[in-house]
Amino acid sequence: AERKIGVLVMSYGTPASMDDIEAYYTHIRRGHAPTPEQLADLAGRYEAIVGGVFPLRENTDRQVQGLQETLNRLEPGVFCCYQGLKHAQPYIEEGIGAMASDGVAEAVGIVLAPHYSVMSVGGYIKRAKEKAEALGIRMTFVEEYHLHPKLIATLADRVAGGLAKFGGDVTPATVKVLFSAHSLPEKILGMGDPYVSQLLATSGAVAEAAGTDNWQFTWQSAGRTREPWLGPDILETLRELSTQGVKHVLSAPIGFVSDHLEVLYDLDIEAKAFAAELGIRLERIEMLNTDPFYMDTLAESVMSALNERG
Ligand code: FEC
Repeated sequence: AERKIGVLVMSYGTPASMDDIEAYYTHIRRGHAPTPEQLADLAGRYEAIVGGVFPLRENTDRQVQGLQETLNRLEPGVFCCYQGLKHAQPYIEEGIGAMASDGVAEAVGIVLAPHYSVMSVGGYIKRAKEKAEALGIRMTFVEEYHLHPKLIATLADRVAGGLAKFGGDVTPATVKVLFSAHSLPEKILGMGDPYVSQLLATSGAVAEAAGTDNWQFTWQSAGRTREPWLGPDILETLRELSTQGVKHVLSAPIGFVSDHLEVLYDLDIEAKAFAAELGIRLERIEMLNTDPFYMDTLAESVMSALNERG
């Protein structure tokens, strides 16, 4: 039988259970265990999420399955998807190991995050490359897909749907659309990193397609370390907007593609409560999860990466 092309689908990873939070957090911190206070804080945030404690795991499973089905439809029998997570099992290296045991000789890697930074997607790719080389798998990577036309179209749809949530007495043009993504340490600015410009490009394209020019970009979920992180943070931005008299805000976390802690806690609980204190009504766009246009974006990006390699 013809050997299949492996597709390593990479995502952040989430704890397997409440007991696993410490190991997960220690992995994120590159082997440094969190203090008891830090651990309790993170556990409290997971406990506060409504509708399932670790939704990212199921969402990632469904996204991998959705991509497999989309690839099967576009090129029947050619591709086989494997999962590789950054901070939880199956780790990126384990995903590559599974491909190798299945006899896969050629593979493509893609991350479930549309924008490239050397500190985000670059980290996934580095680990995958090293393991693939060690196991003799020829591998190519999708580095970003932040302006894929179907990604922009479906995000624009979600922004339009989000604006409609405010109801008849609120004209869409008076709603401030707040695009956001995970903050990173400020030092990426001195490294010629494309993260910031890609995020602004997605935001501008989505706003234009949704027909609004009342938008701005802000950061969220910055790490709690001593080094400076990219700002302003969404809480600061909300405060600033309230001083300008803004009453309606639509949160559009375009740096994320799934319902998980950074959306369900940082935005839906923390930012929403803060906005309410300021007299602002904060709504959020629906996340992509297994949106068919998002699945097409992934599948088409995988296929063009292969074609570009030839
Ligand atoms: O739902 C879940 O269980 C996981 C949600 C989750 C996603 C996510 C995505 C990104 N992160 C990125 C960068 C960093 C950097 C640090 C960092 C720390 C954490 C912590 C948790 C966490 N992240 Fe995350 N991230 C998620 C969860 N992240 C929990 C640790 C506690 C905390 O600070 O809140 C700082 C590491 C350090 O200390 O050195 C940097 C980036 C993304 C978006 C791209 C991607 O998905 O890979 C960038 C989802």
